[in-house]
Amino acid sequence: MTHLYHQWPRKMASRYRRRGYWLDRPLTHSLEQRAATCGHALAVICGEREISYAELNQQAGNLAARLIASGLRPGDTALVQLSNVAEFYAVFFALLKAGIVAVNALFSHRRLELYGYADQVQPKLLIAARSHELFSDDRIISKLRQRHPELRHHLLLGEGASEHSLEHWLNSAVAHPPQWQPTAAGDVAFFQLSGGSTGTPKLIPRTHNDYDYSVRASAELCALSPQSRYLCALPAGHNFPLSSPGALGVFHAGGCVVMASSPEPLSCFALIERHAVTMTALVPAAVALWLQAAPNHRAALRSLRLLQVGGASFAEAQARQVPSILGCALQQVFGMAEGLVNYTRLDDDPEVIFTTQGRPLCPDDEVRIVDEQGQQLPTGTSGILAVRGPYTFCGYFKSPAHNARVFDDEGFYHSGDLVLRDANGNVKVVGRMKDQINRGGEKIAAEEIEHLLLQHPAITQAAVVAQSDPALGEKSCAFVVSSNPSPSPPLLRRFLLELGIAAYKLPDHFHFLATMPLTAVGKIDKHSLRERLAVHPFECEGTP
Ligand code: J2J
Repeated sequence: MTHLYHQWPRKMASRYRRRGYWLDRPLTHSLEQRAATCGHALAVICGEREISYAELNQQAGNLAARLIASGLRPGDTALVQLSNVAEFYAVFFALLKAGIVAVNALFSHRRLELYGYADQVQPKLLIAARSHELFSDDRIISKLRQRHPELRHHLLLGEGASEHSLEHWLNSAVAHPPQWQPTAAGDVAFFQLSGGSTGTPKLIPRTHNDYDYSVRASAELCALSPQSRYLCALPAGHNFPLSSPGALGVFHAGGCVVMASSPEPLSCFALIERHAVTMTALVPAAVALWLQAAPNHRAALRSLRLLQVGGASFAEAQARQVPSILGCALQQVFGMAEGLVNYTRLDDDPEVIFTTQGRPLCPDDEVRIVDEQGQQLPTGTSGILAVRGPYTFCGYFKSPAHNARVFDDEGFYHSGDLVLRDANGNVKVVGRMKDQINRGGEKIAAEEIEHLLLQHPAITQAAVVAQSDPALGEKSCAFVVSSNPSPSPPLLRRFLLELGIAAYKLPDHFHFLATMPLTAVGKIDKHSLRERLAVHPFECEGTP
C-alpha cells in the first residue's frame, strides 16, 4: 500500500523521532500494556456489559488470530460499520493487531458511502451490524461481493449462531493461534474519513506513529488518568471521540469508556450519573440541547469535570454558559481527521476558553495563516489555515489531483478553514473556504450532493450551500434549476435517499430558480446564493 499515499520527508520524520513524538510502536501498544499490567481494570461499559482491559485485548487477539488463520494478511483492507458498541474497539484493535487496514464508516452512512469507500480500498473483509437497515438481509453483501470479488469474508454483529457471527469470532479462542503482526509503525494503520469538499468521499491514511502521538499528547493535555471515565456520545469512529483524546486516550491512560448511543441529553445524563462519568466530548448543536435540559438534572452531572466542545463553530454566548449550567469546565477543540488538533488548555484564562478554539497540540505543529496566493499574513489578520506536523497527514488516499490542490510546495495542508490567530497563538475559526456544509458537526461536501441532484432527469443545474441555523449552526440548502414542472422537495429527497446517501446529507431546503447566477467566468456564483439566503433567510421551499 505504501505507494498509494505520501509520507513525511525523511528529515522531518527523523526530527519527529528525535523529539520523542514518534515511538515506532503499534497503536495497539497501550491496550496490550494495560492488559498486562492492570487487566482487571474496566476498559468499556456498554449497556449492562462491563469489559476489562484483559477481556478487550483477548477479544481483539481472538479475532486477529481467526482472521489470519482464514487467510487475511497484513496490508489487506477491511470495511467496518459499527455503531457505538464495545465491539467497535475490539474490532479496531483486532484489525490493527493483524495489520488489516480498516475504513470505519459512520453508522449513519448508507449504500453510496459504503460503495464509495469499498471502491477505493477494495476490502477483503466486511464487518457490519444486522441492526443497520442495509444489513437486515444479505442483499447488500451479495452486491458488494459482486462489485468486489476480492471481498472474501464478512462478519456481522447480531447474527446469532452462524459462521459469520462477529461475537463468535471475538469470543472464541483459536487452538493454535498463528503469528500476526501489525503494519510497520511508520505505515498506514487505518483510514480516517474526511469531511470532504469534493464529489467522492476521501480517505485519510493515518500511521501508527502519527496517531499514537496525537492520542498520547492529547491524553496528557487533558490530564487523563485511570480515574477518568469518558462518555462516548459522538460516533465512536469519528476522530474527535476516538483520538482527541477520546477513547484511545482513555485506554492509554487506563481509564474507562462508557458508550452512549447518541448525545441525546436525558439518556446521557442517566449514564453520567450511573457510571460517574468525568468527561465527554460534544458538538455545539448537542451542547445547546444539554444546556436546555441540564437545569432540572444538575445532580446527575455531579461527577462531570470536563466538557470538550468541537467539530463546528461554538457560539461564545453558549460557551460562557457551560460552567454555570453544566457545572463543569469547558475545553474548546478545533480538530480535523486530517491531523491538526487545537485545544484550549485546562489552566487557560476563562476568557481564552470562552472566546478561542485554543492552540495546536504539538510544539512542532507548523501552522501558517495565508492568503489565496499562499502568502503568510500578519498576526491578527484572518486567512486560510495551512499546516504540517508530526500527526498531520501527507495526502489523501489515491487522490493525486485533489492532493495537488490542497498541499503546497512545502508540504503544508490547506484545510479550507478561515482562521485568526492572536498574539498568544490562540486560534479562532472565523469561516470556511472549502465547499462544505457543517450541519451540526456533520460535514457535507456540496459537490457530492450537487452531482447526485444532477442525476435527476428534471434537474439541469444544482448548487448546495450552507444556510445559518440557530439549532444546528448550519443547514444545507439546494438551489436547483429544473424543467417544468419542478419535482417537489419530498420527491427530490426520496430520489436522493434511493440513490443511497446518508440521511444527514439530504438538503434541508430547496429553492427553485429560473436561472443560476453566474460569475464572470461562468461558474455558479455561490457567493450571491449565500447572500440571497442571508437577506431572505425564511424564504422557503417553492417553485420558480
Ligand atoms: C469551528 N469549526 C470546527 C471548531 C472542527 C477534534 C475536534 C473536531 C474534529 C473534527 C476532529 C471546529 N470550530 N471548534 O477531528 O480530532 C471544522 C473545521 C475542520 C473540520 C474538521 C478532532 N472543530 N471544525 O470536527 O474531520 O472546518 O474533525 O476543518 O470531522 O471541522 O472536521 P472533522
